Amino acid sequence: MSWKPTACILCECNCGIEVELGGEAGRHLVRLRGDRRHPVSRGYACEKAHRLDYYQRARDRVTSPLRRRADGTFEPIDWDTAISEVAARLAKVRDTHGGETIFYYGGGGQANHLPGAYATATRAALGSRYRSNALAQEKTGEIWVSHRMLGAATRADFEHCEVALFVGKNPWHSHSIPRARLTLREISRDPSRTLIVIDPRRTETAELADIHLQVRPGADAWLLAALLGVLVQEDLLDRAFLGAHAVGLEPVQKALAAVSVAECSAKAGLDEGLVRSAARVIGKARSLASFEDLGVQMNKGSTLVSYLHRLLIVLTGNLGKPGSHYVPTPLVPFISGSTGKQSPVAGAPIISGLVPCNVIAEEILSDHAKRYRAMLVESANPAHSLADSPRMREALAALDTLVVIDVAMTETAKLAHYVLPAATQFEKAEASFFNFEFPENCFQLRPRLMAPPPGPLSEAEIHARLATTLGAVTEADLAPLRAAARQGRSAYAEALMSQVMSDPRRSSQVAVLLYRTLELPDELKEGAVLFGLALRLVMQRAPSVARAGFTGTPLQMAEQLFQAMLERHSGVVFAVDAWSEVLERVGQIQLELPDLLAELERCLRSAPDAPDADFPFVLSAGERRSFTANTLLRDPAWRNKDAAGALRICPSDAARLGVGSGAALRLTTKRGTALVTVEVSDTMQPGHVSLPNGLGTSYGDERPGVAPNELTSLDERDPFVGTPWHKHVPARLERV
Ligand SMILES: Nc1nc2c(c(=O)[nH]1)N[C@H]1C(S)=C(S)[C@@H](COP(=O)(O)OP(=O)(O)OC[C@H]3O[C@@H](n4cnc5c(=O)[nH]c(N)nc54)[C@H](O)[C@@H]3O)O[C@H]1N2
Ligand SMILES: Nc1nc2c(c(=O)[nH]1)N[C@H]1C(S)=C(S)[C@@H](COP(=O)(O)OP(=O)(O)OC[C@H]3O[C@@H](n4cnc5c(=O)[nH]c(N)nc54)[C@H](O)[C@@H]3O)O[C@H]1N2
Ligand code: SF4
Ligand SMILES: [Mo]
Repeated sequence: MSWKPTACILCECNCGIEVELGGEAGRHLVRLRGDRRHPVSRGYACEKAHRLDYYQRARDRVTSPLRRRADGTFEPIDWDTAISEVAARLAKVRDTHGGETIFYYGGGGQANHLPGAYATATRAALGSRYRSNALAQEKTGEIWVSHRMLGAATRADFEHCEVALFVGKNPWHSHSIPRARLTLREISRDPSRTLIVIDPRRTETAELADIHLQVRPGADAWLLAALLGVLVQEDLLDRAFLGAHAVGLEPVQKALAAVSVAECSAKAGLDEGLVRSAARVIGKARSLASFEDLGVQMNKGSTLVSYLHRLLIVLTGNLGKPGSHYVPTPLVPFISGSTGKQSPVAGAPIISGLVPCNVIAEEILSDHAKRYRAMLVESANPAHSLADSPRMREALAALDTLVVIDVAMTETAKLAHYVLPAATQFEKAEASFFNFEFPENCFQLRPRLMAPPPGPLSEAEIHARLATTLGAVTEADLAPLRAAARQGRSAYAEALMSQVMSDPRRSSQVAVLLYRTLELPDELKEGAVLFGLALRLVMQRAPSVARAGFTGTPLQMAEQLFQAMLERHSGVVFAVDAWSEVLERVGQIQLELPDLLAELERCLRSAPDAPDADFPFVLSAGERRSFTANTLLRDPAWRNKDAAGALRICPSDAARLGVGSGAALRLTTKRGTALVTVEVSDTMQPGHVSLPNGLGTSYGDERPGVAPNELTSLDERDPFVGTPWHKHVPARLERV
């Protein structure tokens, strides 16, 4: 038995791992360990990776294409029938109502982003224009603000920072930075470095912190205003940096000079002295690395907080030097600053190409001529993961056609007209585009570990068949490429370029053309699209690719890089950057965003909500814990403790309700009600309760835990970009 390289698929870090196969027919991941050769994770893996076999051996696997009968049950059908019926139904929607009424959702989860690349072919064949995915319920506020200020999105260098700041983020469990626990411990242990955590809960990360700002839930805007107020009022700004790189300082300075630090600290529920000392640590640090996440991005004032957080970074000059923030070279630039477009029915802003998740139901449940009539969902579970599940189910049920491509019979798949079964991420070549490292950026094409069982296909194959059946790819397109492929990769590349340049239809089908004509070994077949992506990268960022050791003409560089991706199964460094380039990439920084400065003014005049007698608690619906991974793992047995995903509540609230750990309570929100199991935890503050994310999914007859979005509302959302406020759901608790 030998160890085979692959990656953990349970969070965006995608740590490199090695696995030993065994068990029945050698199809189980029986032993797993961190892969020391992976350039980023370097042997690191958390406890979750060791239980990945619960994904591979799941019993609710879909093993044949399914078609829904009139009575709601499903019948297995063969692939030819499935592809021709799905193509015909979607083509009919296109021809009757226009391709823009076919909505695409998903494209990949935490580690499988090749499906989205192949889906471009199907979408183009259908004329589908609108799409979305999970980023449009978490990151679009930050993306919008960051692009307006910097023209780019940034990440931070926690490994080398002096001060690390986490705002509404618990990286001990949620990771999102490489080797998170090692880095956190290192910062925590080093007396010359400071770890600051802003979180209402004393999280595992907060336990390690030098300064824990235990903010009142939902009060981060006041806290950030107070921190910025101190920086301006005590003149802790990096004026040299701002003079050289930023414009619009005056109005920002004026607004922040007027902030009452005492009042804002009080509104945030914090001691003014502690806030002042945190601000001074940040203002005087050699370098600051900072990360905002769902605790603020899914909370009241989310976009304003993103703006204030970005000001904190920029006003202190923490951009473009080691230990601070950078703009990475992405292999696939899937985050963009594009704005200005609106969704066809609700008129909601489309940011980075994504329709806000919270308006999707509204876009379907309307009599507008351009309402979405059909939906293709791939590797996502919106019936479970988007706000207000009952409303989302109603919307999905109102569609003319719903097609779901997934490995499992998910909550969304159960509502589909057709379910197309996908090979698992270990049964096909797969890759993640969450490549955010710097100065060296890394990409890993994971070869498949085994063939899929009879039935499921890779998404590449599914989209290739759909595009062909829809007439978007013909034998005449493929023949010249197949011939060129036999003469070697250079001849192939030239043939591809001339084919694609000569016809826009072909350029939109390039993923399928590559997949059908580039001859790759079975275990790497789905990697074909990377040839096109490597070429594009070289066109856009040749110097970065050259520094990673790929040289020659652009075509030669792309060929070498592609070959390296095929050969180096533990990951390839594909780009090497210099810190000095970051500020060139950013250009002139815009500090002044008038709409958000006006929002700041409104916020400063307002006060925390008065307690609501009907809903006296704030529920954070969807906390990351030790054994949660969105809905990637549906078998409840994978959680070796806390199977039902308890509601965390502080001792004084529990005592008042007369309950202890293990007791049941009824939890009610404006939207729904659920029975919860209590975990009394002194990490919570009074009035704040939390439920984990990813539970309440069905597995056979089991359905442990609470599905958080049975309790959330669509209209509790950010006024600028529409992101939901899942971490701040007014709630009531009663004894049963
Ligand atoms: N184990 C595990 N890891 C994961 C995932 C998973 O499902 N499980 N999912 C991955 C994904 S998709 C994402 S997006 C990330 C998310 O990663 P995180 O954002 O870190 O995850 P959460 O636990 O949802 O929220 C973070 C923190 O917000 C805090 N919070 C709640 N209310 C407030 C508030 O009012 N103010 C502030 N400042 N904080 C508040 C909570 O107490 C919590 O500690 O995690 C990724 N990693
Ligand atoms: N209330 C509340 N709601 C939340 C959150 C919260 O904190 N609170 N968090 C939100 C966040 S940040 C996120 S990112 C979303 C995540 O929610 P979604 O974007 O819906 O994604 P996942 O739950 O990760 O579901 C991934 C799907 O991919 C399927 N899958 C796995 N492997 C493959 C494969 O190889 N091919 C195909 N085709 N499918 C595959 C899985 O079976 C699963 O159905 O949830 C969001 N929802
Ligand atoms: S869950 Fe995330 S941090 Fe843990 S091993 Fe998997 S990819 Fe790495
Ligand atoms: Mo997420």
